[in-house]
Amino acid sequence: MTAERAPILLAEVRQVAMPLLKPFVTGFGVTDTRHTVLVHLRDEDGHEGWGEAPALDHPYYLPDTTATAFRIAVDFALPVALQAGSPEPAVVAAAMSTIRGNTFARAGVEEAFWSLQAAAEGRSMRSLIGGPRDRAAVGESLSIAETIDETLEEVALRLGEGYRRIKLKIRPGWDEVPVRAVREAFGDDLFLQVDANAAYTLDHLPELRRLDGYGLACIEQPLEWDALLEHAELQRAIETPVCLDETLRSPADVRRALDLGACRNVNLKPGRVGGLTASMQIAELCRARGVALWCGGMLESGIGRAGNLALCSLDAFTDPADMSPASVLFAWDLVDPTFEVSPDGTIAVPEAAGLGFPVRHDRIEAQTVAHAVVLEA
Ligand code: OSB
Ligand code: MG
Repeated sequence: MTAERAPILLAEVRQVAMPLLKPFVTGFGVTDTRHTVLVHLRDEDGHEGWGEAPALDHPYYLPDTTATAFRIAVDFALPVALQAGSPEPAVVAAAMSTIRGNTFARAGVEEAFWSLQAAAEGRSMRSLIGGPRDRAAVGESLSIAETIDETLEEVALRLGEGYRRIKLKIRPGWDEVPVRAVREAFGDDLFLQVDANAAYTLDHLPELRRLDGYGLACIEQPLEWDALLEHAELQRAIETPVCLDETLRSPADVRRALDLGACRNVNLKPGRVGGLTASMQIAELCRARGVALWCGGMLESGIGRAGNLALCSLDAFTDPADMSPASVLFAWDLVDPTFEVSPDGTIAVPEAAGLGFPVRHDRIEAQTVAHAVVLEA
């Protein structure tokens, strides 16, 4: 569609603080408040665009942090996007590709342009992305618990709620024991996988090999965040499919990883790969090569999850997404009503125009800890 678009009159970036219901524990630490970055656009017709740059508030997952995502969005990504010459998301994404790395900031800006376009055209983001599915299958990503009993309780709870897959966070010393306990309690048919968040090295080969006997769908990011060749070496030495998360930050990264045999399973997070345009390219690559693909999560608010859900409408996704709803993670969401998981373990892809969920401006205002206006006309 090339209809004349109303000019953008407001472009701003906010850092907001969202308290988690309980701390999220992984191999790289504990998070009890989710600090995230929002990008907000408004055009002359009053249409709104919202995007989320869901970097973490520390540099232990990837180099990007909440603070750097905020800064890059304000100083570079949003100004470059506003001068791209067109508000079309693909044009905006191409303009921002001059920015090296800083994928979360670019993704947040790009999502705001996607949702603004959807609002301006009175269409859903799903219809812009063009996926055939109207529901996304979901699993749960469990944070590291204190005890095995707590882990088993949470797995039972989520399976009872319909979640179709369980992902356990592991680290050296907390790997085979919880995996064995979950297999013994829930059987071999449970769709089970693990995520190490880069907590191992090739010196841990014996520990990683021991997981081969448990029929895991994949082991996610066992080795260092940038260890492409090492993951290829590991994949040759173990049977469980290696899944990459941290290592894959662009479509080219995914192509290289598949060519090298560094993974057989791909975790696709729009924030981590620089946006929905790059995500669509990765989905197409994985579909063409028959690679297992699923949508990961960054504990986004409903604003970021809206883009992830629209992406999940593509039929390239073979496995359930990490998409725990706000009711599991937060005291409240930044969108209201937000989404929930149905008893069949799926989430409806929003059909409403624009972002797809009503945004709670009042909560965003109340929770804002940093704010910068990039354009006010
Ligand atoms: O490694 O997949 C990860 C959350 C924050 C940072 C990294 C990861 C995660 C998750 C959360 O596993 C999944 C979700 O968003 O529901
Ligand atoms: Mg991960």
